Amino acid sequence: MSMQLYFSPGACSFVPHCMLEQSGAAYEPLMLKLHKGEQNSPAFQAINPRAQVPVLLDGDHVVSQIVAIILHLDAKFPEQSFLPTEPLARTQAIETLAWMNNTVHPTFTHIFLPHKYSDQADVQAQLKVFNTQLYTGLLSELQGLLAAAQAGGSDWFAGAHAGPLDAYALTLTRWGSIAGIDPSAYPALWEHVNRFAQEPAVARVIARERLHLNLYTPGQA
Ligand SMILES: N[C@@H](CCC(=O)N[C@@H](CS)C(=O)NCC(=O)O)C(=O)O
Repeated sequence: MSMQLYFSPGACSFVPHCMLEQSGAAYEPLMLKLHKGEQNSPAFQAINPRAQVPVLLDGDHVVSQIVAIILHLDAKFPEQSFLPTEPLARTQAIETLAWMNNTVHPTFTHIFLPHKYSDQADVQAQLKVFNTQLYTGLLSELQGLLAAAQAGGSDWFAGAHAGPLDAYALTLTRWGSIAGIDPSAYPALWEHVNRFAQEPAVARVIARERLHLNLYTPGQA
């Protein structure tokens, strides 16, 4: 069955984009420019009424929500060991994934798209400042989770295989640099992100999305 992925450069869709590229399966990447509002077109909203990427089309099936897409691709490509199979390790990986998706990700949305949370300019400005502070703490927590994984003998966030947690960590760290947070302030995390970026399949996705990993400029925060 054919697969297509709606993605936007640098968005959270980077995570399933990497998984598909790592899988070696045939798929069609379909780019949506969020900054041009293409997610709001009637054609895209007919596919995902929530007007968000990522969306995976797998044959006749439409899958949205990053966690669902990750679990779907993990089940579809068991040979990739995207997530651990040992029950406790798998649960812990999904725990970290859920936290990335339901806590770190929306904190950045408050910084990047504050108009989604308030229509008042002064409140939006406060949301940016407050959530940037929160985000610095969350990146420390992310680095702590990496340290715990490495202390347990893992090369990557969820064991011996580079996978979706590493791709999400790259995305969240890169977003921090957009928010004015210097990624080199998190040396172990930053080293990890750069190592993941050098995985051949990941490097191809970075090239396709034309991403710069670090958009931080000193004095910007
Ligand atoms: N809960 C959704 C969040 C997806 C999401 O936030 N997507 C963003 C890009 S990172 C998006 O499409 N934003 C477009 C918009 O909100 O207008 C998921 O896990 O897939």
